[in-house]
Amino acid sequence: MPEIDAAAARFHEDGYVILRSVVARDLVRQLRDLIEHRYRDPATHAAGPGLDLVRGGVSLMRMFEYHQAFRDMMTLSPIIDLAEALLGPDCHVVAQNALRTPTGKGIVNWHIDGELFNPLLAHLRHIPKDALPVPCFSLNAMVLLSDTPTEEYGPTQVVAGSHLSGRTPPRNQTLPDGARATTLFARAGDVYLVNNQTWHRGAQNRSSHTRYLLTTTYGRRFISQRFYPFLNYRMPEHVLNGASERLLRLLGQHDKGPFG
Ligand SMILES: O=C(O)CCC(=O)C(=O)O
Repeated sequence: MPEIDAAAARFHEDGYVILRSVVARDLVRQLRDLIEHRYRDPATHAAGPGLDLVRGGVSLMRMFEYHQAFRDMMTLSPIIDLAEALLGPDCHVVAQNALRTPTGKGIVNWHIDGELFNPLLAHLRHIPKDALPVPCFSLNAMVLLSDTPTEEYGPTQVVAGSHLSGRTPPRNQTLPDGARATTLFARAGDVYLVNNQTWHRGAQNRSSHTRYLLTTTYGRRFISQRFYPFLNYRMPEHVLNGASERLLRLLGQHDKGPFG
């Protein structure tokens, strides 16, 4: 598909790509309401760290367990087509979290997600053409569920090209000399795919509106899924009900391969 190829090329070059108006307004509203409902349910907070339903007061975990509307976002086109083009046809879902960012909050420190994969890149003056594209191993598909038209609304920010730097950013709010933030001004229903090696953060939400973002993390098969409590995690039966073959694979039902 030429649009997928073009988006993949952009993703490889910049470390992220924006897809506009992917999710219909009604679905945006439904997902936002469900996130709010889960957040307001006292059981969510009473569950404690043993169930790991909420972290840091802003991150709601494993949303696919909560409602099939979240589960079904895993196979929404063109997100899934692009994820498979970048990570391979046997990629799977690593995690799915919703961020509910109220006024004054934000994941404001620059970071990459997880470990640095390619520290050797920091020692290259340029990457030989034959070595491009540098393979992506994991990415976040971030579905924006609130408008972020200005800095005040706490938009996501990225440093374009930083996925090829072979470095991690200083884990604070200040970028080193030469690194420039790109602010992803966007509308509810827009989606951005961000390489997990790309330096990124959420700017502080200084508006009076709570900001909602649904993140599905996809990985190559060798990247492990992160469904707490990891050992003996059992996918709830209702998540599997009516799931397509593609969805089952994304949830972890793989063909046999090396090692198992
Ligand atoms: O809130 C955002 O826009 C970015 C969130 C983020 O940095 C993360 O989930 O790793």
